[in-house]
Amino acid sequence: MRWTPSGWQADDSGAGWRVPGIANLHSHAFQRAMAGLAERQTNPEDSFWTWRETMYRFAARFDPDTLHAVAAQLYVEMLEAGYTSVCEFHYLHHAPDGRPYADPAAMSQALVAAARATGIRLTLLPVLYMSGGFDGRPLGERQRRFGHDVDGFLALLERLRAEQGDMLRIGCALHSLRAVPADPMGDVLAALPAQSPIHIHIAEQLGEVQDCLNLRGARPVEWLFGHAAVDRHWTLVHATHLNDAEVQAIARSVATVAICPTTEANLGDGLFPLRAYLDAGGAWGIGSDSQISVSPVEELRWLEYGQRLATHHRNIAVRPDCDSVGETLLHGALSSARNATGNPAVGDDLVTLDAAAAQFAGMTSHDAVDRWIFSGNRNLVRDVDVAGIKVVAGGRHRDREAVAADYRRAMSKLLA
Ligand code: NGQ
Ligand code: ZN
Repeated sequence: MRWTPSGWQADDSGAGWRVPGIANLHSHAFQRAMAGLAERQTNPEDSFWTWRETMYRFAARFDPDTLHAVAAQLYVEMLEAGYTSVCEFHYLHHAPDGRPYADPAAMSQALVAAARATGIRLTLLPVLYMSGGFDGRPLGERQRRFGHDVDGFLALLERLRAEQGDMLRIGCALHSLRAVPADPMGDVLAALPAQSPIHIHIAEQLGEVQDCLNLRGARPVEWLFGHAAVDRHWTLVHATHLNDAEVQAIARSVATVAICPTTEANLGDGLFPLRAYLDAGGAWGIGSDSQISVSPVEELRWLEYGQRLATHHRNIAVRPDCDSVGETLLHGALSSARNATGNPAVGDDLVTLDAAAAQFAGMTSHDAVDRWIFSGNRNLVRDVDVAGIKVVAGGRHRDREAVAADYRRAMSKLLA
């Protein structure tokens, strides 16, 4: 791949048409097991909040073994789709009754082991989750397995940090302003190492913006900027509902917004103000979040299509120096990867596209990226090399069958 004045271009290196590996900035691995299982209407008023009840019921069934099997399947799918690193926003910490496992890091270790086995780079973001709403109410019965006090949470981070390397970074996540009261937020932020990535869900639903206004006297992003030194180490997940001052504040801070277009569509969140944010020079990347799609192509495509549907225009995500939508999108997703993952090595990975595919007939460097992102539904990823190791060849992960067999066993347990 190479950077030209007009953006990232795929480039025929002799070994094939290559683009850099994509960073997946937001994943809840366990939700892979419920993809497609929350699509029946339970109530004409179905919403994000009713989906969340289904998700909690599902979350209650996991143990470290089933989490490992589901995460491994998911990471194989991510690698085959061209994601070479993943930020895992992990809050399924304890046993279903809320008691820590004998090893309090058992669920974190299941994710670390799944990433190691499959060869994807992992930024593990253990999540601080303390309250059931902006009013500080205690965790509900189904949220108990997510909870920590500040000391227990910092001990978990410390213990996991001992294992860091090029393939594993440990960051920190605050579940949301709903789930983290102001004082513990300050205590945890003050205790983090200077370079730690910090991720937070924010302003995803209008109800959440309204509750924040009512109980904290400010909109969520506005409140966060008033109470934390948000900088390039921060990733704001979703940030769907922003006013212009908030768009400008995020862009100025150089924080990354993790946009998750397919999940945001699936959950009825709303549309991120992409054009205004690009005009402000804001940094952003993509996430597969609830795993109803595991494809950087689909995330990038729908990021653009959402804007087209809302504005009745075409070719919206472009820059003054790049008129290709695909190249602008690819460039955006790549530029934030180091800050958001906290891993300086993420830019080194390579995805080789299948130049023999019919969608690429007559391809040149001028149109390769747009063809990849905007033509057809076949996965055009052929080979994937992470940290110099070929983990996908001819479109197949080296352990695809064995991992899928484990996943089927885990699914029969989870669905029993
Ligand atoms: C999550 N997912 O933590 O999995 C959330 C839902 C919540 C998304 N926001 C739960 N997409 O926000 O309370
Ligand atoms: Zn999320």
